[in-house]
Amino acid sequence: MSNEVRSLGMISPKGTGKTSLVEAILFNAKIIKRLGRVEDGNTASDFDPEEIERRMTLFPAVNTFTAGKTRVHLLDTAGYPDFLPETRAVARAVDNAVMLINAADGVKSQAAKFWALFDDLQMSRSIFVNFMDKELANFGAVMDQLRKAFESALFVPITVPMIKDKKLVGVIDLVGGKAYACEADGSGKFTESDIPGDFEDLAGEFKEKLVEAVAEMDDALTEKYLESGELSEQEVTQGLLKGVAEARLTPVYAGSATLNVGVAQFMNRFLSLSAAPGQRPEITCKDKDGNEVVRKPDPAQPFSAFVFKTLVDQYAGKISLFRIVSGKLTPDSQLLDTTQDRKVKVQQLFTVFGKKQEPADQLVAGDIGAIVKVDEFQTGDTICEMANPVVLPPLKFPDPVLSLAIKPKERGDEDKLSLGLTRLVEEDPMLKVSREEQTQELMISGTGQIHLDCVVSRLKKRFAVDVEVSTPEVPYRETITKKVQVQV
Ligand SMILES: Nc1nc2c(ncn2[C@@H]2O[C@H](COP(=O)(O)OP(=O)(O)O)[C@@H](O)[C@H]2O)c(=O)[nH]1
Ligand SMILES: [Mg+2]
Repeated sequence: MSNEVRSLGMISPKGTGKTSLVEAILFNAKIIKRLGRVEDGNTASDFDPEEIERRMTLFPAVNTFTAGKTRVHLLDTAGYPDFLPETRAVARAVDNAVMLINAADGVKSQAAKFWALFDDLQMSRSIFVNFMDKELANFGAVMDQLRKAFESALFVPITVPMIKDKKLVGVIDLVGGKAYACEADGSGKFTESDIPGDFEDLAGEFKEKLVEAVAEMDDALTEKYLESGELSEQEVTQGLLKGVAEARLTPVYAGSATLNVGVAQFMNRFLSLSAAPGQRPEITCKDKDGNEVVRKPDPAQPFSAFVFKTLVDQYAGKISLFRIVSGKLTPDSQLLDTTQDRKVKVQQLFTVFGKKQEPADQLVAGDIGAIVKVDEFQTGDTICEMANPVVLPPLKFPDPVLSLAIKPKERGDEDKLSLGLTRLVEEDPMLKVSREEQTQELMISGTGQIHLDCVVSRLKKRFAVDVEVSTPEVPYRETITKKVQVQV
């Protein structure tokens, strides 16, 4: 059952098209009826008023849907550096990362930060070379840049663009050896055919790179390739599956998210090639006596999960988004939050789609879901079955780098500010609130200017409190070692 779950996080720098690609995937899967645009503020993933106003993703969004027999957890993340710690938490919750590249810009130095994150978490990963509709886009050049930038990786083209008269007209699927002429109107419509004569050379060149890489995956494939100079479609698929599962090769796809070209072909291959939960490495954690124990992504193991994100919804209350590491979970379960050392009764379980939650009967290892209205849960907490308590490796959130003094513009709004900050701290593990000892100023600390700007703006939008922020009167020590209760 677990093998029918796939999770993927769009994880790359801001502006590479993550939110647009999520939108096109959901549209093609007929989960949403209309292809929203980031510019129009109507995408499935950027639904928070602050995100709509800024036209950028600020918080991770989960979109769970069914594609054929597979339950897909498609997560969008923020690419701006201020929000990287939270993106890292999402990376821990998914089995596959998809890194997007703006083909017109090429591989930028920022990409290295994300790549290092994937390496650190030993993630199975793919590349989507986006913006292929731009005149300056050059797929071959991006492939070369990738190889140069990340020397230890083996990049394998899976779909390549067809460009005619400087226009992106479709993609070629190298594994199946078919061409897909795509309509460039966002509809996602395409026609399958044999590879047209004028694209045969291009396809042949990239197919050779693909087969060469796949032949390295095991001795039998190497031998066959050396003997006959080719591999069958079945052998190629077999080698790709092995390479991706062992995170030894990185499939590369091409297309345009906003024109919805190459997206269906990407998703089609991705679903069959990407790592299933059962292929992820086991996780070493601690039992209640501090001994090391192992949890495998197997539904038959004892239940364990961790909360990777907390949201506070005006109506639904606290929403704890979690990833199941091992075992399974059904509604009405008595559980243990081992981080807080508290028993918790969980009545209902949900899957998440953007801002909506759908009740679920059962979730298994590899699934991503939500529990609502459990006040005890905090981001990073481990949740387990009562009989088998463990603590999973903690999520890391760095110390803040920027602190500002904060006060309400209107006298009398102190309580509103205090309440607002308390709520925002619950949702945002990168935000710290404290009081400066000498001056008694109330301080907010975070990862950067944009992060704290968002805090100020959300206080106004969600809690109707106008605040003034200023540089603290005395230089503030950025390391905050203890939590401070907000009391204004
Ligand atoms: N021309 C073109 N524009 C795109 C493409 N993908 C995204 N965009 C635009 O690039 C901007 C950033 O896209 P967005 O999805 O918000 O990127 P994110 O920050 O990675 O989520 C938006 O204005 C999109 O409309 C693409 O393939 N082609
Ligand atoms: Mg985005």
